[in-house]
Amino acid sequence: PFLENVIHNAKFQAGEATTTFLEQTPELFRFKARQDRATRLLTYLGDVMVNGNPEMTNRVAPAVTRVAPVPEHNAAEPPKGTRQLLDELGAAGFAEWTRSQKRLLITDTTMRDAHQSLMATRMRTYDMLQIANYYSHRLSGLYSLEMWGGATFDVTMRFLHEDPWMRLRRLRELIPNICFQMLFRASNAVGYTAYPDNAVRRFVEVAADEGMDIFRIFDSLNWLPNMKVAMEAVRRTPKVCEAAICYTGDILDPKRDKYPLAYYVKMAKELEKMGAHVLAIKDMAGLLKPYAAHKLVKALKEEVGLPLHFHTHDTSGLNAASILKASEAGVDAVDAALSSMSGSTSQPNLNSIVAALQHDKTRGTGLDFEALNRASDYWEVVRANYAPFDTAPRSGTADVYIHEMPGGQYTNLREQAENLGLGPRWPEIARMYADVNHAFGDIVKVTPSSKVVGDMALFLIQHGMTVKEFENLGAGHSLNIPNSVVEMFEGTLGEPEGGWPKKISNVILKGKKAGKGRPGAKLAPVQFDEIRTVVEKKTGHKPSETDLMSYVMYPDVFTKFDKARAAYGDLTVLPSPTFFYGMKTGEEITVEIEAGKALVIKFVAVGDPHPDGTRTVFFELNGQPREVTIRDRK
Ligand code: BTN
Ligand code: 3PY
Ligand code: ZN
Repeated sequence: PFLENVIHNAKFQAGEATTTFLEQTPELFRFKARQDRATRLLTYLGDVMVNGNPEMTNRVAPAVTRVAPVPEHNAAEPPKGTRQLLDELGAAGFAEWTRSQKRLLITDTTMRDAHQSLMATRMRTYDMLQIANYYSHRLSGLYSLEMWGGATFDVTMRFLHEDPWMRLRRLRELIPNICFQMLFRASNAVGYTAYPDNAVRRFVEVAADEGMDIFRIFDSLNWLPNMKVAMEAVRRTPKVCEAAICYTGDILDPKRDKYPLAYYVKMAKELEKMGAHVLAIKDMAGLLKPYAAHKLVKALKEEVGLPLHFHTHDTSGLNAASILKASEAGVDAVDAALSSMSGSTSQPNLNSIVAALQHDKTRGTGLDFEALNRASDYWEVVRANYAPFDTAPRSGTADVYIHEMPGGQYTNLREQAENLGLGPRWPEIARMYADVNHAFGDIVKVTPSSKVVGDMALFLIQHGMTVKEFENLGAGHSLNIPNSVVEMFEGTLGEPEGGWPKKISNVILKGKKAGKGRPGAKLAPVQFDEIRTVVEKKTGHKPSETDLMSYVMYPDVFTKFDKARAAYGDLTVLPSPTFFYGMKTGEEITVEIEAGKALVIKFVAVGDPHPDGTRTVFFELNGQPREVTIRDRK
């Protein structure tokens, strides 16, 4: 196959191949897949029919699923949007433009935080691509689309067998006009612990090259030294550096004085000095009450010269009011999710906010209300197809003011609890989460620090122990405390405001001393060239730059994903009900494997087991009988 590639290479044919030809022509090493795409898809489907999608273990498929109604397609070039503005004005000019708009600018989080918060991050690329063209034409007035980062990066590979970079690239092709926004966990990048500085930098560069426009950077302990590397990396690209202050506590409560207004104003001023183009209030748990939102936004607008972008969650049921009060106080942009993907642990309702401001001469958004509602109709059906994952509370809950759990963590922690058989004890887990937070010194809780609090809460529940009992163990115990907890107290996530409480730290570290200083500074730089070779050995192919980055973030998850990709090909072409629940006997689906190239797949039957533990699965492919042999793992 290598020689075949050489012979067919245009440069080679033109006689232009010099001594550097091999190094400069990586495509020579990309060999035609051994199996064609149809066979690989059938292999996946056969596996789901025989063994089920492992994601469906202990879950019940919905009785009916529907094809989501894709609104009209428009083949013309979409209107110009913020993406073109950013290109024309540059990041600083774009920030200035943001600040000078009278209308309230709106980010749609449906494709990232909304599904992370409602259904454990499981939304597949397929469902996003179907409606992408509509967004580019009818919703081109959005400030940005948050569609990447946070937990989506690992969940795509881990549970969906998808390449997160492919999602970014495909959406970019279909939506060339609206700024794309991602959530970036500063020194923790898109992971759950600190990465070496050069890995953080490279991630930002590659993401910017692949089409990311706005990087929202936050640190899980609001610890500024952790944010510097990522912020500087974005500043070196032509993209927007949006630095976030994470909001916790209650600035209206005089007794809760660890995080008063002055704490946030001070942090905001620091972020301005550190080079932020835009400032974000990241209210990850939805704790910023309406009147507090007004107070905070007013103060930040007075004290800081940056445009202000407000992110919140509607867990309490009250946070659309926070958005409107923030708007009154002069916030420049806000995050919201389309109606059917909004509310509860997700963002407040975008469509309703648009309606609320519709006849307002200053803050009216100018967005197309009708188009927003059509898009919401689409997402409503998509969402219903994910019912087994959709575990968010059905209505607002004021408990959030007690447990302070981030919206983006809620359904994911619930999944973790469910997997440990602790599902029925959820209310207890939520209370324990609050107790752990207080024992940890009332910290900022957002990924990864929130995950550590969650891990500790699950651990205590499993051991039937209260926080007090745990604290009284002293250093001489033999409990196996979760790694994430030990590491956080060792200092791998940095330092919280006020430091770690001595008593519990002593138990967790068994008397050892915590490390000081910035975690990223202590990690050896990633040797990209060496790792490239390692990845090639492990996967049997040369990694692309984005594959390499995925490996650096998640070595094991990526390696497993790559195996699945080799066996099944690009699974993003499958409709989501098929992907999760398989097919019914006689069911026929049409799968577009590339523009204009469709496969018609009909599921016929699963055969009896063979002596070697395999089964034959029978399909019809474009009318012709086709079979695949699948190992029965049950
Ligand atoms: C959070 O927990 O704060 C965000 C969501 C995290 C979900 C992912 S799935 C893989 C990893 N393992 C976990 O238990 N949670 C994270
Ligand atoms: C994430 O980091 O995934 C979050 O959504 C934090 O709020
Ligand atoms: Zn969020």
